Amino acid sequence: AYHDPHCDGRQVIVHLFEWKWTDIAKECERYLGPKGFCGVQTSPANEHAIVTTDAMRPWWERYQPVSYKLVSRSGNEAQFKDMVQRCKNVGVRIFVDVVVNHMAGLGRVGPGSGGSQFNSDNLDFPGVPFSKQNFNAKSKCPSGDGNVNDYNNPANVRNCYLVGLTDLDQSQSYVQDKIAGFFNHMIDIGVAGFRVDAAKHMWPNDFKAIQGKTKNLPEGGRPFFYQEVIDRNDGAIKVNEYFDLGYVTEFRYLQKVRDGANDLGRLGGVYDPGWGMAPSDQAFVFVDNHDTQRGGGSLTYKNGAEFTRANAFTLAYNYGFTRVMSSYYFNGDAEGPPHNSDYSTKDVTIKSDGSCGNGWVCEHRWKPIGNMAAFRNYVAGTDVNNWKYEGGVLSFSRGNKGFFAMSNNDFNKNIHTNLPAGEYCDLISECGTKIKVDGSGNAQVKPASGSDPFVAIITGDVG
Ligand code: ARE
Ligand code: CA
Repeated sequence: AYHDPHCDGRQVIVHLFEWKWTDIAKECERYLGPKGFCGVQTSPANEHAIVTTDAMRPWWERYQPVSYKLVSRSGNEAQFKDMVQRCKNVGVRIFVDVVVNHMAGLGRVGPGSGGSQFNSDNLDFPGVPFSKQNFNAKSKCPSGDGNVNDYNNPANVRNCYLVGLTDLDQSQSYVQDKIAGFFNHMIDIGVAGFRVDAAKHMWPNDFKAIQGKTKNLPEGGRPFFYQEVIDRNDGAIKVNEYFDLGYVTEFRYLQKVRDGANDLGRLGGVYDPGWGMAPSDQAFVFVDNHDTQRGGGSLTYKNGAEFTRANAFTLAYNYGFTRVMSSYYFNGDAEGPPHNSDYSTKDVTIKSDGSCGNGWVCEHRWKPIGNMAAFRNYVAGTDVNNWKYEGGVLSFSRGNKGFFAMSNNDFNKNIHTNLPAGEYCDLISECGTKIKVDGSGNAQVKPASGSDPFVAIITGDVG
């Protein structure tokens, strides 16, 4: 099935993890729109628990919903609306992380971020409202302690409590209506789609019923859904159960690209259908996400050049729909976003060199990452050809529209580009160097700077 992200051919989403709505609006206007990004994945927009016990205001409190009011640590509904509109005006769509498998965890009590009272132990969420009968009964969960603890048993994965999070029963029409109502409210505001948190823990048919109650976008077409289904060939639940519903997160990709980022020859095998990986038109791919960067076996911004190579390659290659992670600096795994003394989130500041301040990493602004969005947009739909790994340099063309090369170190090499003769601006360095392709399609390929050993050229304008 074709799943349309509704961003006019643009190909790359950035996860602005924990950013405030006011900052996302500005980033759309000053960077993402001009650079050709398709959209932003936001942190959960709904009301959530305020956790001051396990850790002080951990980032993960936002995965504990209290109601579907749009009042969160990132801002209120007016700010959310303003963001959606301003981003849309510059061609950037908003994709909201939706947490509808569960409500807040056992032991938590209100009020939440929007002032709604709640009591998880009593399964009481008056802000929706949900009450005891809307949650999966213990009798439906084949687990001694009521928690998910057997990934080989779908009923255990889907009817039990994920790490103590109160598990909703999505087979009920009332529950479906509340969830679809939440989606429809955001669709009315102008969002283009959703990242479905913990989709693996919901029955595909129940989610299908929820989608059936979800409206088309105001401009027409179905909202874009991508489901978080972690399939590492480590349990009974497979990504293909969710293909009908939209894209699926492909966690085997991050493992493949991690292993290839230092051993570039291996990157040719990043899509391994024999390993059960989703086909390109179903696979949602990324080098890391907010979970894996905290000990999930992926590369992260902390890996520097290796991480940059993995991202540039991901955007140059032709597998899947791509998302770039944009983080804040952290040490402890639970640590929330950069904050003021009252724990309100700090603004994202932009320095004169284009990098971010105030504790924000902004990987998406690193040149070999951010400047590749335009490349991916331009070559969309073409094949990967002329794959070559020689003398430590990996290169390939995308049809006769684009050419990409990278290495672990500086390089200077004559390579066949498959492009028509001409002089092309290197996108990575924003035309810091030009690559001259001769009549037979060959060029002397040398990065603008040895510290960024990448070259990317296309035959047209960045658009
Ligand atoms: C927090 C505390 C817990 C506490 C709980 C309830 O850390 O100690 O019991 O609150 O009070 C995030 C955090 C959790 C946090 C939760 C709620 O990561 O630590 O719990 O928010 O605040 C599985 C799921 C997958 C899930 C990962 C983390 O299948 O859906 O675990 N990922 C999403 C989000 C997370 C989020 C949640 C779901 C919950 O991206 O950020 O949790 O909304 C194998 C399996 C996978 C499994 C993986 C890890 O690979 O195949 O299915 O993923 O192991 O267990
Ligand atoms: Ca469930």
